[in-house]
Amino acid sequence: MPDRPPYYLTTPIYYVNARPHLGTAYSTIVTDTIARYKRAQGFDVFFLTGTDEHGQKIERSAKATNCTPQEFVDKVSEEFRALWKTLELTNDGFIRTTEPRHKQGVQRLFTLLKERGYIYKGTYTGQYCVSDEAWVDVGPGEPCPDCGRITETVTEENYFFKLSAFERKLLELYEEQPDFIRPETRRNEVLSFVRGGLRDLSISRPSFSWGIPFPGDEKHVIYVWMDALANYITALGWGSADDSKYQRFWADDRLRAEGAPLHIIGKEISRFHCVYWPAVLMAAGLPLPKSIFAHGWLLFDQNKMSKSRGNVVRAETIHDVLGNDALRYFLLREVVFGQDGNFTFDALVQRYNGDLANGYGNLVSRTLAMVRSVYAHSHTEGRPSEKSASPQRKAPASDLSRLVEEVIADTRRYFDNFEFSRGLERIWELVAATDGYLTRTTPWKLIKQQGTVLGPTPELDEILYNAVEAIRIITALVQPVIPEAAKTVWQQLGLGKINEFDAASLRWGQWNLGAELGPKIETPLFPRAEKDAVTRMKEIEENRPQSALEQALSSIPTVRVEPSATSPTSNAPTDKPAEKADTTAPEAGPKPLAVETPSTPATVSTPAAVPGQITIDDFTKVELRVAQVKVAERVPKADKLLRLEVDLGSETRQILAGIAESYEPESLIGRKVIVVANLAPRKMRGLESNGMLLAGSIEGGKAVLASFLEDVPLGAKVK
Ligand code: ME8
Repeated sequence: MPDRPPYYLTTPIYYVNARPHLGTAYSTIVTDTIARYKRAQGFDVFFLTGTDEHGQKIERSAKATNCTPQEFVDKVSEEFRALWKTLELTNDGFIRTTEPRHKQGVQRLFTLLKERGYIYKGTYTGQYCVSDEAWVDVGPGEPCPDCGRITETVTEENYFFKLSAFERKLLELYEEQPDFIRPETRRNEVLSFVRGGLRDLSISRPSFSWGIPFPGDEKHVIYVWMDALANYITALGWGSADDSKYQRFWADDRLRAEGAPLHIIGKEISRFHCVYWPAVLMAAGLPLPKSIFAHGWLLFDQNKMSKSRGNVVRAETIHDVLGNDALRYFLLREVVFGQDGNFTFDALVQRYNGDLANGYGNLVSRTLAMVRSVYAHSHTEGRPSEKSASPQRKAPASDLSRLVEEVIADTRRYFDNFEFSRGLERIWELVAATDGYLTRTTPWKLIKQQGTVLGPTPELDEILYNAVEAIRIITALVQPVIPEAAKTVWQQLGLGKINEFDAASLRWGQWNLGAELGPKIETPLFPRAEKDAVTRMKEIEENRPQSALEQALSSIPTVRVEPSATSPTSNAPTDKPAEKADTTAPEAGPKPLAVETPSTPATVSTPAAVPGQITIDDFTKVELRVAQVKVAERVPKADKLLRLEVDLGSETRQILAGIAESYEPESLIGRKVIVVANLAPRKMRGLESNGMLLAGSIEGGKAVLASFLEDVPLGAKVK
């Protein structure tokens, strides 16, 4: 067998301070889809996932559940493993950062960085939460994002990584390899962060013990993010006696020609993957990943689905009611990869019934039922006869075959670009076209005349050949997304194991004339979801009994006050980047809110305002709404301006805000803000601004975005 080219791809390794949920499942399912797609294209794939098990948060969670940290991480890590099994994900590796192979690799890496002169001892000054014994990424005098208590400014001796030495090299990397960071919005954010200047990074912690000891100074543990990022190579045996997997799946240059190694991550951890990780690898003299794709968030009730917000949906619920394929199809079809997408049970059931039950499932079952009735379990006689084809029948068939060839090429292009939603849309055009073809050619009329089932005719041969061939191709294309159904259909078509099929060679006309179908399966591929499916899933979610571990986990205090944005050049690490913003305060524009003087007289019920005051009617003229920042970037040659794209729930707008001196653009992504929504558009630096953000103005002209302590849905009116 010829050597198949290697392909390596990874998910983030998930924190074990929460059970897996649909958000974490999303990243893993998408990565699994890419892995399946690449395998079908003939690659030797290594797909890695795992769990991130060190750090103070974990230490605290263990304490809260009355376990030792090791007992705690063992249990939660097992939950991740078990869920991935339930979802039939095909990861080739699972790494845990508490495994000896990982610890040993990380220590090697840090020894190497020290030897190469990129680590030094220095002092670190930052905000410390005494109650939590944790450094937190907030400004002086601001409250701790975890417990809400006031933080203290503390100086501590620490090891530092010379991140600043890589500023230019990183910028060159982004320049030379535009695909290093995708999508474009994330690339722009990372670029602006690095252009803003990089400071050296504190990479050790002397104050707690649940981590990997710093080589040569065991009083310190390695900063959890540095420990975690290394998983991508320690899982391949880097730094161990057997590094053959590392050589094949990381060092081999053939990977890079194919866009690998590929890291799939959520957008909130872009900086760690696109700045710190390549800088560490450069410092160690190791090859870099080829591409990092930072996808958007799965939202529930318009907010990021996350444990700390308590708005999670469990993948198990969907698995139990509609099956794995339904979940995969929904996530890949409905959420545009790279952007945020909302999850609702209604939309899930609608997609399921519309596209899977009534669409693909129905097409397969009615076509195969006809084939079976005509050829009585065998397709041996089903050869298209040249003589039989009448012109009317041939024309639509050749239309279908042409469309098929186009759809194969388009889907490949879309999937290669990770545009799953568009790829699936295109495949479903083929489902609809095949349905339409059958409706036009009405083979059932040719099969049954006066109640009798007739044997094959050349005309029927041709119609059914075309329909079966279209189904075969649809199935091969859709296999990475709905693998269970595709496997069943492939067997029913008599084609054997779909994972042995070389999808790279897929073309119209490969159906083996006369091939025997596989055994009939009585259960429908996608039974139609009943009206109560949504209610059932909601009830399961609400009533599912919590395990002892879950109860303990849910009792762990979560974020009460959202962190403020970091200062422009601060690289102060936290255990985890703050999930910016859902509950956060809105931002204020640089200037106080200007309210127009009313041009109409006050109504009878509203007393006229005395000079200097406005009436309630005046105030209600100002439409204030809650929005969420989706894109934030600097405006070239304008030191104070940021260009934002904000989502108001019903629409997205561009707003220029004079807050560039107060906020790093990337710290605003995902943050909720208050927008003056009915301000007339105005142009600034050639760009149109459609609204204004609310912020407090403090001394020195700095803006502080207004915030909510509770969560507020997008588009909500502020009054
Ligand atoms: O950040 N929508 O772990 P984590 C989409 N341990 N994706 C989501 C999501 C949502 N609502 N919620 C979570 C960490 N995710 C670190 C990573 S990597 C070296 C260390 C996914 O448990 C998404 O991929 O907080 C996000 O980046 C990841 O889970 C965060 O998982």
